[in-house]
This record gives sequence, C-alpha cells and structure tokens, in this order.
Amino acid sequence: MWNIRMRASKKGKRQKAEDTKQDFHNTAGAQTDSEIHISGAEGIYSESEIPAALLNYTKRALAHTRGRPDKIVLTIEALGQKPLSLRSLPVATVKCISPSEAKQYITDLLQESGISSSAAKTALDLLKRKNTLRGAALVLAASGKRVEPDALRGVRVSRLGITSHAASALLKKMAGRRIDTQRITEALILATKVSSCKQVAAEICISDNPDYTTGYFASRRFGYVRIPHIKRAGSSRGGRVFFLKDDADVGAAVHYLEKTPVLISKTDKYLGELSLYELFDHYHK
Ligand code: WAQ
Ligand code: MG
Repeated sequence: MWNIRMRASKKGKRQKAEDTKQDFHNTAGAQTDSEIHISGAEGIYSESEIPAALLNYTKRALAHTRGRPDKIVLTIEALGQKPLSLRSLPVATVKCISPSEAKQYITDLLQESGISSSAAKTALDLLKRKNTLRGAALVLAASGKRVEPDALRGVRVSRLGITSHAASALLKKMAGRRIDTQRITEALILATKVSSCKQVAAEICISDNPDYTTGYFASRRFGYVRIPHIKRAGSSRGGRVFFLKDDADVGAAVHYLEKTPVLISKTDKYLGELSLYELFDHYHK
C-alpha cells in the first residue's frame, strides 16, 4: 500500500522578492514562512488506485477557494508496514446554537472524560489564540502541561486514509443532510486515528477556516461529536488539542500519530442530531 500526500502553496510577497535576487539559493521542497499554504490532503491507496488519486489531488489543489497555487507537491510513498485497519468512530451532532453554549458542552464533555479543569483551560485558551499551529498541541489531561516537541508547529497526524468502500458507506449515512461530507470524512478519519492512540484521552478541533463554524470533540467513549457554532463566522482562529494521559510516553504517541499507517475500512453509526444529555444517555452516562 501507498501513502499519497498533496500540498499546494503559493509564494508570499517576501519569497517572490528573494527568488529574483538569488535564484541559485532556492531549493525546492522546504516550506518557508512566506509560502502561503493553500490546501493539503492525503490518503492510503493500493497501487492500482494511484493514477486516479493523483488526478483527484491535482484537480483539488487547482480548484481551492483559498486561491491559485504556484506549487503543488505530490508525494507517493510506499508504506513500510501493513496499515492498521480501523472502524471509524460513531458520529453525532449536538444541538448547539452559540459559541458560549459550545464552550459549556466542551467543558462538560472534557469533565466526563476525566480531563482536569486546568487542562481544559489550557486547551480553550490555546484555541482562541491568533497564531494557529500547523499541527496539534498535546496537553496532559491532569496537569494541563503542554508537551508537544515543537510548540510552534505542533504534531501533524499523517499516514491515514479510508477505503473507497468505507468512504461510500459514510456518504450514504450522511446523505440528504446539508453538510460538507468531504470535510467531515477527512476530520473523522483523523479523529479515528487519534482516538485509536491508547495514550490519547480526548481531542478538540476547531477549523481555522473563517467560514466553517462546526468543530468537534472526539474520544473512544463518546465517539465523534460535532459541535455547530463552536466559533463565530469570520474568525480564522482554530486548531487541535489532543489530551494525553499524564503517564503517556510522549515520544511513542507522537510516533504513532505521525508515522503509523492507519486505514479506515469499516464505519459506525450516524446518530443524527441530539442534545448533549441525550448523547450522554446514549453512552449510558
Ligand atoms: N494533524 C494535526 N493537526 C492538524 C492537522 C493534522 N494533519 N491538520 C490540521 N490540523 C490542525 C491545525 O492546527 C489547523 O489549524 C486545525 O487543525 C484545523 O484544521 O464534523 O477543517 O483543516 O463538521 O481547518 C471539522 C469538521 C473540520 C467538523 C476541521 O480543520 C464537522 C477542519 P482544519
Ligand atoms: Mg482549514
């Protein structure tokens, strides 16, 4: 099996000026500060699926609403090991009408998941900050300490994908609802991989896209819980926080999240819209 990754970017003003000054110093590949990220995506494929996947990623990179890229990097990498095969988390949407209600729900979900209030505060403060990380912050569930090795970049979850069979099963479950199924599918794949890491207790995610105001909470116990109106429209603040157990081996967790290949091959229920209390009830809380 193969991991295909796509990253599209365009030069910022500063980078353009430097290129004309000293072309010979410009090595391809490394993302500089002045390179503006446009889109990225990845998946896991069998060899026969590679050409179609490349075509899809290329089209997607060229059609992104964030702008036109001047560089598209496609990486096709053989997986060194057979991917772990997982069932995606069950999905629910909680009825939520405002960011302040969302904050209350997140607080309740974190508390029910054994996350201390100081760890919850660290996470909520982080998600409100102006400078979003490219990856996720790691916060210890009891002490609230941040432990990601690179606090500016965060941890980037990678080597993950879904079989075409499971992807169409998910689409069927979500059909007929006015929701962004591609975005949800990709977030669900990531959340499923993250929750499968034994050292992770829970995750919170808020999109950095100013128009996308639905975020989620995820854990093995409560599944993937979509939270509408988690932020106000127009804000480009967002991010991800993974809560780790305090005795976690951070290096091993990071290695799993970044490097261990995981393929979603089965799907779970879509519970539809419900109140947080109905959700707790459903999971016998
Ligand atoms: N690994 C770790 N963190 C990441 C990754 C990754 N591969 N990709 C993005 N992030 C972090 C980074 O800090 C981003 O700023 C933040 O997550 C948000 O990323 O069911 O669109 O791609 O309707 O903006 C949730 C869908 C959508 C909710 C999430 O995230 C739903 C989304 P975005
Ligand atoms: Mg985004």
